Amino acid sequence: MSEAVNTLEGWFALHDFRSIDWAAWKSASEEERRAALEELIAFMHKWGDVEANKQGSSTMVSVVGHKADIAFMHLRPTLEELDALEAEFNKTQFAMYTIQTYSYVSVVELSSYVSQAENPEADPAIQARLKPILPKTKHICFYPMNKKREGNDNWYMLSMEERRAMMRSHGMIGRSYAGRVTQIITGSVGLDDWEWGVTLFADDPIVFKKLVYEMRFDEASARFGEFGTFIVGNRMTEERVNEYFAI
Ligand code: 76R
Repeated sequence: MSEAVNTLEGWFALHDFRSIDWAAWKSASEEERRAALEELIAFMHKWGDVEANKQGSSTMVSVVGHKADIAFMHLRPTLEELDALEAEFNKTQFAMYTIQTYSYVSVVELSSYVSQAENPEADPAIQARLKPILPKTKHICFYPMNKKREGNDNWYMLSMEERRAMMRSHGMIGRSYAGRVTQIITGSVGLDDWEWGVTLFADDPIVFKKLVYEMRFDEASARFGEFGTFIVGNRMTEERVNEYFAI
């Protein structure tokens, strides 16, 4: 049996994708819409306190295309907190105008292929990566992925050395995008339908295209990457919420 790589786990993640029932939204009264938006904005304000207390991080985006209209990404220390947060949102007036079209449950993951921390609990850099504050970039890209298990292309039958060499090469490409993109890898084996969630943050959406394209030529992705649906969005601020939902 090949050796499983050691991983460190951090905060749990919920990606929550919603479509807006625009017909219901348009037919609601001005008063109802205002109350619903106030509740949504109050919900968003709470995230600031959560971040300040280092108890998680959240962000909201508007999604371009049919897959959703808006999406939330929440990080929290436990699955129970994510569950409570989802239920809290579902009970708002605003949520009555939304339909959940997709969601993804995973946990922030750092593997030890490329570097190994001596004492991760006491290493502030590792802790900051396991419990990250979500970047406030203009754009976010999310997709789930697997590593292939087919015939000779079975990632899980490779030796640790082979996998490490490929992850080094993968990491080198990734690092050449430093400063232009931030990645958060969340593991979802045993939690959701794919093996990882990939969330990328950038101010220039073309960087998503260039990075993902370049990785397609690298063995870890070229031979072993299998990809789910790609979703791209624009970060929502309070001001953008009011603009986006104005009738
Ligand atoms: O954590 C590190 O920085 C060390 C190097 C590294 C690892 C171990 C790293 C770097 N990644 C790692 C693990 Mn990654 N990553 C992806 C995708 O579209 C594709 O082809 C793949 C989707 C992107 C775009 C990306 C970006 N990475 C992983 C894993 C777990 C694999 C396993 O355990 O088998 C997956 C699924 C995955 C996928 N990667 C980087 C990036 C970027 C931008 C970096 C550089 C990060 C930095 O240095 O800040």
